[in-house]
Amino acid sequence: MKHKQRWLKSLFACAAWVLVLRADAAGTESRLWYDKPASNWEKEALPIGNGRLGGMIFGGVEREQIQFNESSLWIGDEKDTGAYQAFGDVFIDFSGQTNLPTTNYRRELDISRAIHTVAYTRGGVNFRRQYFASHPANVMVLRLTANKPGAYSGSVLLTDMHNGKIVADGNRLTSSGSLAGYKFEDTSPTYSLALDYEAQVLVVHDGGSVKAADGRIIFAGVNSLTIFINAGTDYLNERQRGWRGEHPHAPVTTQLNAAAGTSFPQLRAAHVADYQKLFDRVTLTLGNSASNLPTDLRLMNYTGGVRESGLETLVFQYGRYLMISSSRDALPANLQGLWNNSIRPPWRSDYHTDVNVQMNYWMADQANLSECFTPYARWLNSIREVRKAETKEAFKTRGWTMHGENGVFGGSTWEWVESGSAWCMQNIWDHYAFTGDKEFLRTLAYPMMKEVCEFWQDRLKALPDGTLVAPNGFSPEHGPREDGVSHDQQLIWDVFNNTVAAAEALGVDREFRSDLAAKRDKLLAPKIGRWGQLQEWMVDRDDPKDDHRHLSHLVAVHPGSQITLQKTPALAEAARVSLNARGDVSTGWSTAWKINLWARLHDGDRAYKLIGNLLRLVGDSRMNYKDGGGLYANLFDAHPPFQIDGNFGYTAGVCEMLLQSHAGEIHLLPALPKAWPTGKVTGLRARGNIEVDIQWQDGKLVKATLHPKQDGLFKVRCGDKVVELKLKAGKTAVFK
Ligand code: FUC
Repeated sequence: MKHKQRWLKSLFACAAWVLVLRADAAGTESRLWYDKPASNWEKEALPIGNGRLGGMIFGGVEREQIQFNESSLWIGDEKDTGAYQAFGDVFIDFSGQTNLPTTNYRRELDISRAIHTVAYTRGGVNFRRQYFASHPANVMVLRLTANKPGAYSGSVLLTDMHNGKIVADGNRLTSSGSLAGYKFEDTSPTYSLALDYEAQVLVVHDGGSVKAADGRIIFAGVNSLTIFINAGTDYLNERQRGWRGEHPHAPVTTQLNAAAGTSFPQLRAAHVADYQKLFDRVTLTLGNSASNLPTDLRLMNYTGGVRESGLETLVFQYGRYLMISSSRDALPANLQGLWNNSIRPPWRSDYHTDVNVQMNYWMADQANLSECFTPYARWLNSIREVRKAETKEAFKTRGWTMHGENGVFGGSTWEWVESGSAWCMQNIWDHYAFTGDKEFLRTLAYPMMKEVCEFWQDRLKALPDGTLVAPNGFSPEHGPREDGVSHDQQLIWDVFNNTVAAAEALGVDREFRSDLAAKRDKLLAPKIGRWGQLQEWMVDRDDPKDDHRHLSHLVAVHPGSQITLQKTPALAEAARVSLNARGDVSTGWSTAWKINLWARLHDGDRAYKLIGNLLRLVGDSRMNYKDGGGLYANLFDAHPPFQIDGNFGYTAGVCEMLLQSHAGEIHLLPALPKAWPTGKVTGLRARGNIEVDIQWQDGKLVKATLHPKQDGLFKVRCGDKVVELKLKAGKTAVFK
């Protein structure tokens, strides 16, 4: 009997242990956590954001640092890109907590709720902080609690990267000023525009006392603190109004006061509900491996060969988290999304249009975050008139194009990358293809696409045999400038082809449409070169040893659709030869692009190999254009330095491995690697406004469930099997 009892007891203990493990493991796909504070902004601090306001949190015990941003804090003007600017920092110093040992330290970012927490024990007190950036309340909220009353004493400090005026008054800190006089480089011209800005911190306490002194807010013996942060500028994305709107003082104050008048549980509930409305649309399970180790160790083990699918899922969802946090209804995600701690950030933290901003938005619709695309479309729309004026001056054409670097006032610098605007239009068309949003097509997309086509109608040059080429083009970022560069040719084909389809969908511009179709068919087509490669230039000069990070001549494979395995197998094979020659080691974004490209070539195992190269812990943040790609401990993509396109590009790549829809059919599991024999994904989007859930086992499809949002005729492919389904909006169909 006694023996039996002991046996039962240990069985229960064992079951409980398994339960604990499972519960923990269940969270590891949605949690980044660390057992010490961050000491480095770029590699360790953790990001929060509401699409407009962003914070990087260090989680220090004696001193907390929240470096913050607001997406419109830009220098520059219509002539010059300028640069995205860091706003400032909020420091919280905890006096009375010095020189005590800290135990149970944990800082964590829960991406299933978009809440960052810091917890630790000091001097017998359990301290807990929760942070989030609320989209509905439009402010950042920090909540500091402890399990003993009066445990908090210290001060709150606000700093300003632009030496504005700082005022401490009552329980509020304000910084305000103007960006006049700031330049990206000492040699930059003085900008003709200068935004005004303001940031505020409001400290609400329970128990003890709070007062302003010495430019800080001093708190003593308080039970809990709720700190609200808000910031803004007078930027307006309207050229007609000189890019300036109302001074930020009133909106910043109103939003802060409203938040401070709402209870913390209410604010948090509204934030979580708003966030989950987007985040919960897609779930992904790849096998069952998951580790409970701190994320940095987890990534280190992965780098060492423990290819744990839980981490692959976490990084996939992290891309979605970063998109929701950096691109809602303000400006689009820039090179660093929303997070930047410098007034002279790498590459201006701008909108690069020779791959980077386009890559940012590949995943938005696929990963079911269509709302996050809107800022990108609006930004493009806002800069059109400025772009048209400069394009006319430089090229004597209608329409518009851009240089490689772009800001928020239409200013554009560095090399002309003439096909950059056509590349942006591909995102624009795809957004329509995924959402079926006719209003978007009619009012925003089509007018822009048409203008970009006009640029090329005027700019294309006929060779003696009538073949049309883009003159004096450029394959980013190497090789000579010359006619008929493949990158240009493919993107012109793409924008002509999509604009024809757009005009047809809208039933407009019959003549224009047929001119475009005729010109599209006369464009110099992709060519196969002497070593079987897809030629990067009209002249067969590709060097098989060229391992340049840019894959510009492969845009027709991805994100384009001019070359597909089904329609153009010989060109697809040539693309494979070229991609092989470029190698597997590169920068972060280049590695991410290769994942997408191998997926389009239906080589899941090779795509998976590239995932191994991207999910590689790197510590170096010095600029490296060759072979430094990977992830930092905070899972930010390392170009290096930090550049967010690799995060977004990875998420897009995983989508492409599981579902494709660019070739006129919904292709289930087109590039499933052996490493993911069993899994399930729900809520991915395909073109035609349809959501798709897929479940597979032992490398084979078990079931796909289609949720059409509009009526349509859909071809569905799995392996060699293709079925045609006529589906009705709202009526689910199951495919086995
Ligand atoms: C392009 C790339 C670089 C870098 C920069 C921001 O110029 O060639 O690698 O990503 O953008």
